[in-house]
Amino acid sequence: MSADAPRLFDVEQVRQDFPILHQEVNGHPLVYLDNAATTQKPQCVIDALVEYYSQYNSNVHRGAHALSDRATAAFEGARRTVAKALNSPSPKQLIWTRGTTEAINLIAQCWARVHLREGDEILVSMLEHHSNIVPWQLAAQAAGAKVKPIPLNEAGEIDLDALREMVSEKTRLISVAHVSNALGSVNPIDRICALARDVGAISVVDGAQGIAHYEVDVQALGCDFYAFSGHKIFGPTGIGALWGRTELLDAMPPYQGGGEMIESVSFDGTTFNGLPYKFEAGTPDIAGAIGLAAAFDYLNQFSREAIQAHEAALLDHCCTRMAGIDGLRRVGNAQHSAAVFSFLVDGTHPADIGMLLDQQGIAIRTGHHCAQPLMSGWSIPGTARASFSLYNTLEEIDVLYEALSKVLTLLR
Ligand code: C6P
Repeated sequence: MSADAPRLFDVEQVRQDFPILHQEVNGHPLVYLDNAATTQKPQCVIDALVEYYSQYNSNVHRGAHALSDRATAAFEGARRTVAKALNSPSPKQLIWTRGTTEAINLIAQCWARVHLREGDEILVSMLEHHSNIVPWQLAAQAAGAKVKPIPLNEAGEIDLDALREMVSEKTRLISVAHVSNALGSVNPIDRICALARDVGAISVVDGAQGIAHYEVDVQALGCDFYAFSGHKIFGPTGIGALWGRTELLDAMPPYQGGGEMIESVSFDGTTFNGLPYKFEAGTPDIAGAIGLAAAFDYLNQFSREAIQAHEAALLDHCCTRMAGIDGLRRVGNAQHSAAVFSFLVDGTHPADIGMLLDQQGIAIRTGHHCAQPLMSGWSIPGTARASFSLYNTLEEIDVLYEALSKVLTLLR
């Protein structure tokens, strides 16, 4: 086997990499099916954080001593690792943020607030997370612009014909999720970005869920911005990134003022640093960036196709088993779906299902999943959602099925 041959994907071995999975919750072996909310961390990510804090904790870009040099090298190395994983032409196009939410707010503040004029339109789809709606509403309100929802079809897919009708010279920006957190639908990002380009609008991709399931190539997608959170892809919380096109980032004013983002400061006038530092005021989340790069390194051991095939098998098995439960309906049935299974059961409330499954050691999420417009558009209170990751097994889905069958006899 050559040195860089991918590690064989064996789910039982993968599970050994994640210490948290090996415990009992409420007297039952933990079955963690809340991966769309956050993913668990492999030992190598935990080790990277411990190593940083125990061996070279120091501030970056100060260059006055050995520890600072080591921290800076690891921090900028992390940027290169993540930028390369996204196929970014340059690491300078990768700006560290706290996560997807902050990345989208950065564009809303630094691009939308500057460029929007009265009557302009921002298009977002009906399935968006609040993080991809509210920042645009704030920017639009300030300018007298409008945020318009792109409709979905019954399966929970973006209606591309409707989008084609909506796009006009008024459209300044289109922002859509790569993958819906509430339904699992995978959106045709390249086609949506092309529609934006046709009318000279900017395209933004909320990659919070997409990054967890797919290899992201920002150049192939043709997007102007891609935002994601580290904790959805086995990295720490509190770190994420915004990738952007250089011309756009260069032309944008800074996000926040402070250290690091300046070239020189005087009371006569301050000049700003270049990319990416212009957008990174203050001491960054150094450990977070290093931990996130360790998470990408972890994933890079495997063939992404093998992981995708495993996740597809999990979703397939879940759909088959759940079809055997009377009165259960999957919410969202996109032809191209990530391993997310949102559902409702006649005569029960999702919150009760979640609570009773938790008593059996099974972690799912229930509620509106921060996608209230989708829920109210479909006249449902929310859903119960099982979301899968590379360390989940077919047996865990059988455990879910058995537990759910038991829970439903109690609830109905
Ligand atoms: N969705 C879920 O359980 P932050 O909080 O910034 O890391 O990510 C926000 C976010 C934005 N867009 C999408 C599509 C998301 O799924 C999320 C986070 C979690 O579905 C928590 S609400």
